[in-house]
Amino acid sequence: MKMKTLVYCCLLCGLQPALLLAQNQIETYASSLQPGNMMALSIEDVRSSSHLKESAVLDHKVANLADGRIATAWVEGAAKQGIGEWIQFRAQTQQICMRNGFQKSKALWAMNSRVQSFAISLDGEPVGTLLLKDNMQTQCVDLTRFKTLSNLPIVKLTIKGVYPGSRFEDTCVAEIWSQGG
Ligand SMILES: [Ca+2]
Repeated sequence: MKMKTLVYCCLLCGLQPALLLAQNQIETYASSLQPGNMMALSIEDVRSSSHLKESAVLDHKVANLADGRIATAWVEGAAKQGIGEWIQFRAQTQQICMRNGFQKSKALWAMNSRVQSFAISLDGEPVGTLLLKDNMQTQCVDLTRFKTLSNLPIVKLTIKGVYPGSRFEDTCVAEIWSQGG
């Protein structure tokens, strides 16, 4: 298989290309840096492959991804750590930001699994892998790192790898939003 070295170096993080990826796939890190004077805009048409419902009150539904509250999270509802489970939404700008893990408290964040990497597709086209850091800070990525965009895309993020929780296998994402000015 022909390999192309379309691996992006994250300029903001000073990271070096680490892997050669097949099929023009791009691997990039989300950056913890937030640009100034940017507004948070809600993502739209949010859906998921599954979610965890512990009870009527503790329903970790996909709407929790876009409710503006860091304390609530989408939690995948599949067996084990939810590899292959996905979330999908329409971005409002070309930059998306997120908070990884269950962020109601530092203890709960550590107990539950966090996303280590997402396979990312834009408007149905697989374009690469988004690598996340294992922290409670805001992480952002410019979608044009993966593909030139002529419109605001439908973004699909499929769990590819996780940072295991110390007690629970459930993988969580607290919030995702678009950032723009
Ligand atoms: Ca939330």
